[in-house]
Amino acid sequence: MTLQAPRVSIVVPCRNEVARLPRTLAALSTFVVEAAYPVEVVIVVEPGQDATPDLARRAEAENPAFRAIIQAAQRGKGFAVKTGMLAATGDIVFFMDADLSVPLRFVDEFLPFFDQADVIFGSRRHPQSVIGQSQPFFRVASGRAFNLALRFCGVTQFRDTQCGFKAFRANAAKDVFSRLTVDGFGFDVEALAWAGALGYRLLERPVEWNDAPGTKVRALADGSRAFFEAVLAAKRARAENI
Ligand SMILES: Nc1nc2c(ncn2[C@@H]2O[C@H](COP(=O)(O)OP(=O)(O)O)[C@@H](O)[C@H]2O)c(=O)[nH]1
Ligand SMILES: [Mg+2]
Repeated sequence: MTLQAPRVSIVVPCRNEVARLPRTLAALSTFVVEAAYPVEVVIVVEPGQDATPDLARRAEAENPAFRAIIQAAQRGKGFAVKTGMLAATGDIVFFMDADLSVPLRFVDEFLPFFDQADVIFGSRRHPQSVIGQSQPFFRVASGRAFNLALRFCGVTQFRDTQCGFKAFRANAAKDVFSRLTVDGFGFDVEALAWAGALGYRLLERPVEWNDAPGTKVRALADGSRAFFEAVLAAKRARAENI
């Protein structure tokens, strides 16, 4: 790591998160205070059916470390993450899920590895990962099928592109997310493909992961759309830079 402490940004995409976001905002507030480096939290909310935008606005009003970006339209998690990653001002920019499936202490676990990488991402398939509460069987099975199909198509060599905990050096975040085209759940695959195509060093790291109830993902409908979008976008990313 550089001698000077990096400024860290944490982007949290949200939609319909009134049930799960308050605990996460509280954990983030504590994290900001205790961290040995400056932290900025960027909550990106898409319109839904609940008062998540109010929660984000209140967090911004109460804590100078928090920013709320309220999107005008619902385009999907990928677009929300892209918006946050491009708005973030830190030297290292994380994104993570509103349910904190990966505990916040993994920010500290990841940071030293920026010595050897530009993009570091959690992999639930890493042999040292600890899966506490697993996702339901059908979700795990469809996730495995998604990944096998991606690898079969030559779109990725990674065994878990979908873990919602990833970190980028600021320049990699700008280069990758300014090119991102996939608005939905296939965006992680495209982001990793761009990072590889642009010559950034990628590193998979083990994480601790606990499934939180209240998923927003419809495995079949979202998964199949994500698959086709990811395949097309990742192939485009590779073709443009080789
Ligand atoms: N902005 C936005 N965020 C979303 C959307 N769908 C899911 N998310 C967020 O993406 C993250 C992961 O969602 P989650 O339902 O926990 O996914 P799972 O853990 O893979 O089942 C959470 O922070 C959600 O609020 C969406 O359509 N728009
Ligand atoms: Mg989740």
